[in-house]
Amino acid sequence: MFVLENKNVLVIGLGASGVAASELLRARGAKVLAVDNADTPPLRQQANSLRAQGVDVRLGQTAPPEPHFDLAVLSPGVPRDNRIAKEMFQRDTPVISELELGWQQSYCLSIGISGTNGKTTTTELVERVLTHNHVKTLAAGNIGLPLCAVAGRTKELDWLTLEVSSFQLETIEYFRPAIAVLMNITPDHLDRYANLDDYGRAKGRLFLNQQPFDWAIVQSEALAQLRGLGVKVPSKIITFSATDRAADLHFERGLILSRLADWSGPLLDLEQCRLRGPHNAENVMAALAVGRALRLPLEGMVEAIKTYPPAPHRCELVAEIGGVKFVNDSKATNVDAVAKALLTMPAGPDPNGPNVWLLAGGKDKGFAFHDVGPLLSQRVKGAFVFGETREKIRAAWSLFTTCTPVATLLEAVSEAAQKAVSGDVVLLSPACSSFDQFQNYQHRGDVFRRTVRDWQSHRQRHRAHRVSDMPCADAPASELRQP
Ligand code: UMA
Repeated sequence: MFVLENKNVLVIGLGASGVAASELLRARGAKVLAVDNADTPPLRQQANSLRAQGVDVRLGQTAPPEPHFDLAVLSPGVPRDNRIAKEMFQRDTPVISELELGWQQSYCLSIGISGTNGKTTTTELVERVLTHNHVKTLAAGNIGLPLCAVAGRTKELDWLTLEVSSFQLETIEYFRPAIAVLMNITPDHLDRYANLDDYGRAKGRLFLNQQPFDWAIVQSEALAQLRGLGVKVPSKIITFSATDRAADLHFERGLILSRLADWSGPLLDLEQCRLRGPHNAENVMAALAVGRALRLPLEGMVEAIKTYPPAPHRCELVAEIGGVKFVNDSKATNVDAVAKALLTMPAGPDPNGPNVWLLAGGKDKGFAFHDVGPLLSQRVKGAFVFGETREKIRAAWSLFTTCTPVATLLEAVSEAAQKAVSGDVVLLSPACSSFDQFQNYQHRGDVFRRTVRDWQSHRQRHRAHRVSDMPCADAPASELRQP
């Protein structure tokens, strides 16, 4: 355990991570200065609460503060080239991520789950599998509950189940998950990384401090990518894949199969689960492999996985109106996640014809967008694009499908609802982060849900009044709430 008593510590960024880090540092006797480059009413409120706990807080701070610091703790959303962070590196002040601090101050072993897509679902599945089998655990990290906020409770746990982002991994030092899970590496966060290789190398740091007796549970395609980047995985490896039949755990005709020497044969029929699609098969495989590393009984794991309800904002069926399914996949913040959602959508009356109206757009993360083009031609009848990236997406997708720019998500729902016929799907799968028009992806998904339900009740009211089905665009503006 690293001693923090009387150490001078600088915390950079005062979101959930910075607040949790400051509180943990104070609880362990450190002298804390917390800074944030913004100065907003919610931050001021947060600052007052921290000041009451003895934390010195400076908002609107962009210049490096003067005193000498023994340690600096970086929030995940603050890049390493932030002016204050850069100065700390130059002064040779140790700079660690909030994840590293929380891990150093925890009292149990960890399972670290990373990857571009599927890490939240897998974290939830692992937490569920362990809990169901009487292993005390708690899900924390990038899932929304900073590790520093729970480090004090880890004496009561057997394992921590941590969702880990590439941002958090950039500034780890000793962080060593005894079981490390890597779901996949596909383009994301290209507004922060120079290219996919840099992003992949940041993900590869998950294995940096692993030992030969630890476990690495890795999608076989991601393992090949890591090897291509020269990233070493020093631990015992279990591979999984929905497409590579040579993987230790693989997916064939709806079955999850194992070829591990002492655990071979069928493990689970995905039809028995509430999760759907090859990407979810990979999430389930990873969770089963974690359970296997812990020698949990297969029967107990399967029971827990079968009853796992798909989480909100991930291919969530919001309503079926006049035979049209409205699906909220707001969590899809990159192009690969959109591809996975399109592959999971039910086919229409013509199994070979496109039946999806795709709603996409948001804040730019540096994607090229055209990778998904061939799939758009097969599955998408038309796309409505909104937000900061709408022109960029239109330029990339117009070759493959009709692509109409609109101002807001609300307008996109309205346009798609008018065009959709029975058997179609209206899918919100934005391929972008939400921060240009919404607080976060949950807020964006909630707005979609509300808009669809408002339209549903509007339609029902008109049917009751024997008025023929009225398209959404004709609804009075007051019928549809603004985001
Ligand atoms: N800030 C600065 N200087 C900067 C940049 C930001 O001071 O140069 C300040 C901002 O003004 C703001 C604060 O830093 O007040 C925000 O810090 P943060 O972005 O680290 O936000 P947190 O609330 O701590 O949330 C973080 C994760 N956010 C990011 O990685 C961007 C959350 O993941 C995570 O749930 C939370 O810690 C708890 O661990 C979100 C996410 O989008 C869900 N993650 C990405 C993803 O999943 O793809 C990586």
